[in-house]
Amino acid sequence: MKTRITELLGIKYPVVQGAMAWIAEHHLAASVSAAGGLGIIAGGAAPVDFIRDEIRKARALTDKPLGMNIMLLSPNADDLAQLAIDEKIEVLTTGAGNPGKYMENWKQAGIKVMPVVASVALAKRMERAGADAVIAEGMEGGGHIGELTTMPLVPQVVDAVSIPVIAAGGIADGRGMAAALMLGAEGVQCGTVFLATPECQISEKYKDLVLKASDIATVVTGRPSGHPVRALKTPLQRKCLELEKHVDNRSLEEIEAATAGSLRKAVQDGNYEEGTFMSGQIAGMLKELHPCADVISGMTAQAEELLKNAYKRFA
Ligand code: TUI
Repeated sequence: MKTRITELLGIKYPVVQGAMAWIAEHHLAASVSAAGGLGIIAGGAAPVDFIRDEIRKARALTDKPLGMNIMLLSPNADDLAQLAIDEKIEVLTTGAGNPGKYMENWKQAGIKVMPVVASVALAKRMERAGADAVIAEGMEGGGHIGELTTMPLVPQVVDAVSIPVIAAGGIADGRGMAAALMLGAEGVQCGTVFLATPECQISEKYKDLVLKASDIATVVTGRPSGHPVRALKTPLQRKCLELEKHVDNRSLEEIEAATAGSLRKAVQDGNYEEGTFMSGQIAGMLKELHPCADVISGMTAQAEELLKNAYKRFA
């Protein structure tokens, strides 16, 4: 399948792996890139030396293009922005903010830049700032999210910009991919589906929770603090929802104390009581593990088949 995204990134399939903090490390990213998608190393809030090491380990596993993500709420964002240049990362994605102040340096370094946007306004601003593509992410996705769902967000962004658009949020198979392409997207970014792969290095408990999740297994917490996050409804999320019923300084402080470091507790320790198990709404579609290569080629083949034969179903 050829789109402006496969051409821009030099990849076989228009499938980008979402940057999941603590999760998207070198095994996962290298597997996705080697399989013909675009693997992304998540910068998260990790130390620069750690991420440099992750990039180099991924490079040792594949010579295909590799991406990195900068989470703009991270105190390390400035240092990671420079690291991407120093390590000659081919593609940068950004999340949870406006990367405008970095764009010129990244463009000068020849990096392809694809900011995640959750609104038309930011998509237009990013196009003006020189972005090569935008990733329009709906709130069906896991982790930090915006307000709009994928279905209304993607076509509105497609209409507002001339650069290619990648759809994200709620896409896990060829049906979702075909739908995204019909909305005008030229690629998809998927996060949650890659949790259910053998290459993903998260705790067994995390994988188990994702595989057992139902359609209504996720909740959004963090709205009062301005950083809404979608995650599986586990004890910590229930506690946060309870505390959010009466928002004051004390409850906000209690939420902050309970959630600090909670993603790491989910990813590394599988701590069910204290972890935040970030996940998108498509977790309910995942029943077993599949290798990254099968996920990527399978979803693209299914999308192609659906698009090719769609007219027959309604004739
Ligand atoms: O960034 C993500 N997903 C994330 S980041 C993350 S780590 C974290 N942990 C705890 C609290 C907060 C973050 C986990 N998941 N996705 C990309 C994304 N970006 N989704 C939505 C946005 C977004 C939202 C508003 C981007 C820009 C924006 O507006 C910025 C502006 O200035 O208009």
